[in-house]
Amino acid sequence: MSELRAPVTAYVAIGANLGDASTAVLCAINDLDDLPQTVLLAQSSLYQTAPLASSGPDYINAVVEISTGLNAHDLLLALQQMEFEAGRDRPYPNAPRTLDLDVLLYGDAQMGSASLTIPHPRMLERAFVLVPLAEIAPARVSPAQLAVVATQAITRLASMSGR
Ligand code: PH2
Ligand code: MG
Ligand code: MG
Repeated sequence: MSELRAPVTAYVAIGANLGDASTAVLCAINDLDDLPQTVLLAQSSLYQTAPLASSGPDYINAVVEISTGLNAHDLLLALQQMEFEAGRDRPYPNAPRTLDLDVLLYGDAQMGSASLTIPHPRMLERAFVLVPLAEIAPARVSPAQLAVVATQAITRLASMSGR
């Protein structure tokens, strides 16, 4: 049985570019709220983004803020299970995918192992991560960091709240 831990605020990046990508991202947001010991605190708008070092159709991307009692490794396992259930295939690195779920930040943790590095090692190179993260957690992204990725194509789609 897993131990009970104080909840940690974590940020998860969501991406999809195969099949009905918008539906896959919205379902993933719902499913994250249903994970054990986990609640959804905030969700960004959906964004349409050009594949970066990847191929296939445009991606739909979003970032969510969760509060979770899962440790970082168990959170990763839960995300991988969700990817598997969404039909994720991994034929080669950065292949187009039905669903990708990446832990960006886990509290203020800094950790590195073969399976999980936090903060996500490539997050600062990616507008599809930084722009939605800045939408829901502006204190976690600086204007200088946003400026670095400003040339990457990203289009905000209608937000859930209609704003
Ligand atoms: N994910 C990648 C590689 N490239 N490009 C976009 N636009 N969106 C992604 O989610 C994405 C990507 C690897 O995870
Ligand atoms: Mg990824
Ligand atoms: Mg991934």
